[in-house]
Amino acid sequence: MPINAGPEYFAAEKKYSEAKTKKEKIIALEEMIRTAPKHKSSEKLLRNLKKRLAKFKKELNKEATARAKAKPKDIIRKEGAAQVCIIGLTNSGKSSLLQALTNANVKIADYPFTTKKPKVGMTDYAGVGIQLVEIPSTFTPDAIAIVRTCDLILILLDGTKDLERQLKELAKLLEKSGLGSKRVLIAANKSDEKKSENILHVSAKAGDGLLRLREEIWSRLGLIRVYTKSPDGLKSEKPLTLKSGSTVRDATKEVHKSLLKNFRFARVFNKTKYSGRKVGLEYVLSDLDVVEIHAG
Ligand SMILES: Nc1nc2c(ncn2[C@@H]2O[C@H](COP(=O)(O)OP(=O)(O)OP(=O)(O)O)[C@@H](O)[C@H]2O)c(=O)[nH]1
Ligand SMILES: [Mg+2]
Repeated sequence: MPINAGPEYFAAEKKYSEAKTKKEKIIALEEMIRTAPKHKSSEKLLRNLKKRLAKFKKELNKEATARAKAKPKDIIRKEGAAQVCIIGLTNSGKSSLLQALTNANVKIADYPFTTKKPKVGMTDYAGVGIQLVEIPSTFTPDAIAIVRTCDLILILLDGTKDLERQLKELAKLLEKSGLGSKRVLIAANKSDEKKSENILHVSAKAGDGLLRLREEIWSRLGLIRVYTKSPDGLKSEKPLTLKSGSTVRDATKEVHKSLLKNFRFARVFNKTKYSGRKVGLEYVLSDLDVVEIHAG
């Protein structure tokens, strides 16, 4: 106990001994330091108090950093066969398009930066799920990280505004983030107000051009849907999703590895005049082909 300490000091000391949290202890310690007698005989005491205070502050800081690290970021788990990120300047209609194409329920408004966090929706392409993500136009590092790993970027321009200027700005942003070589599809929205020439145009609001847009998205993804069928059975309900250029071998392997060992031939059904003909393992498949595998 310090010599000549006043009642303020003792009150602070009591507060300190009763403190339950680090924050309370820090406040009490600061008060003890402030009210402790400042003469030679209490130098050691002051040193000790300051040391204790520094220790508590350091611990509190550490805890806060750990909490911040544990907080979930804007991470979006990839789902379906592919992920498409919608980017554009604010108010171009990204949320409206996401809503028109998917099951997402998003806020749409005419003021800028309505969407602050990435928003997700799923859409179905003949049994194949494609995930669409609206990237907020604030382009935070977390959101850019999603764009980095997506399979296609859909650049959505506001068709009622200067297209060149928007494209330039977005290209600059992608370039700066090292995303200049990613696959993109460009579309101009709000065709109900203004139709732009020489560009894929849509209206998220009126629903114009959405079918075409979906087809363009699908064709840019470089994927094919292949149905399988057993010789006596019906075609599979859900297609396999394969990379373009995949062969009967790839499809057979997907169905079951053991089928490959006993493979004899396959028949491929489609809309061409060759539909139903016998093919081998190296036959290159097309989108929506139906493959009947003969094995054993
Ligand atoms: N005329 C017309 N207006 C549209 C269309 N699509 C969106 N809008 C309007 O444009 C405004 C912005 O739409 P949002 O879908 O919120 O745009 P956003 O790009 O998500 O905007 P932020 O999230 O704020 O960056 C709203 O007032 C919409 O009603 C369209 O096809 N035609
Ligand atoms: Mg939005």
